[in-house]
Amino acid sequence: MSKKLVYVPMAADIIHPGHLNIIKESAKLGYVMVGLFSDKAIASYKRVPLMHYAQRKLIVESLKGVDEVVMQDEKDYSANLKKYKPDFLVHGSDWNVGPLNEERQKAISLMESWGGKVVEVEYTKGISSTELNKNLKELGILPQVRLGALKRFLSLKPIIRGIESHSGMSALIVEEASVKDENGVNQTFDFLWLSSLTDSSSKGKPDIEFVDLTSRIATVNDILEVSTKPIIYDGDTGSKIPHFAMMVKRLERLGISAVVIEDKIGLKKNSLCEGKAARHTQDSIENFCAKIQAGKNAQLTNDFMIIARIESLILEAGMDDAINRARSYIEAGADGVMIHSRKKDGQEILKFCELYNAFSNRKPLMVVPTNYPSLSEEDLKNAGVNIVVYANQLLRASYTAMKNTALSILTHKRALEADKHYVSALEIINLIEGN
Ligand code: SPV
Ligand code: MG
Repeated sequence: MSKKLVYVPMAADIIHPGHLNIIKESAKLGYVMVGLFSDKAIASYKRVPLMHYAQRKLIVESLKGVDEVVMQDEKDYSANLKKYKPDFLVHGSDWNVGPLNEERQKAISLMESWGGKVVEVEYTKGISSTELNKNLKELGILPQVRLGALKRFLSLKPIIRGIESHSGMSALIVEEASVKDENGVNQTFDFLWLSSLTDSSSKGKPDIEFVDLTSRIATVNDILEVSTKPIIYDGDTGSKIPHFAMMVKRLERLGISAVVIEDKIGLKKNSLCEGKAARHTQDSIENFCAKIQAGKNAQLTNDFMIIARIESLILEAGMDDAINRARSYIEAGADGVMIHSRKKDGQEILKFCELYNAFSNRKPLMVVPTNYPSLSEEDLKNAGVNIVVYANQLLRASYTAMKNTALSILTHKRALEADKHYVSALEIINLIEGN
């Protein structure tokens, strides 16, 4: 090749004039090879891309000035730089702040080692893909796209995190919640958990399957209208087998990604109950497998997931029973397994993970660390957990805040003292679009 080789790494999920400017500048230097980040590479430092790799590739290949597109499968540029040894590496100047800074340092010294040059094209001001992404979100999300998002996230990340939502307001908070971690990587929640405990509790009802499907779906609808995140629905016991098949159809039609059903029968009680209230009856393996199969036969898409929740540790039926059930439920067609524990140290969960990881037909594993919050996401990921759910924290936090406020107003016979602990009425008004 007589022309100089110019390597241009990019995610190109939302193409904007900033990208075109970089390509234009690169083309002046030689043969433009775009190192297009794979979906996994993007998910590792910002968010799951809106478009799949193949779609992004198609677009970038058609851009004027691009000669070739190759895949960059990690956010670290080293592998491709070593492979192609380009004469130039061209990047937007904004990579020296944020999550790519470390990779930038590495890339610069690597390029130096064969006399290559790093060119930083000035970042196009006034354009940000984060801002464009926000506008896109406001267009809403189609049911099929939302439904498929959970499986997609699971295929791109070793562990995904979700949190409960029981109202439009709590879903809005989760939708907007985002922090930058110590590496500059944006941390957000991947999905919402439609908890039976928090949905029932926020209606002042016990968590015993009394709040019926119609009412639960009303909560789901409030959430769907203000959120773009995929949803995992807590289906309790799934009710009777024919009822479960109909529940699956209804959830799928709305764009819910997954349902979790637990292997209990009779009057369902919350798994964290203690003492007398903790007497629940576990379903037979045979009946529960038939329920899973009925659900799988009812679903219309390939993307909807049925996650089988095992209550053996809650009911003290033993680890062998838990593992035995996991095996049977997967054989019956479950797309994932949730293992639950009431113990405070998380040890039995870690033990379960160890045994479960040896399965050859292992499916995604979900846990709810309410009673063992000291285990971090890193600990859980290392143990092999794929889905972590913060199942009730937002409702518990709002209960404490509301109760303290009520007591403060009663104590002081005015709201002044309580006022400093919450947002102004104007902030709440401005938070909701349309006010
Ligand atoms: C829920 O959030 O409703 C759950 C999890 O089912 S737990 O409350 O821990 O049983
Ligand atoms: Mg529940």
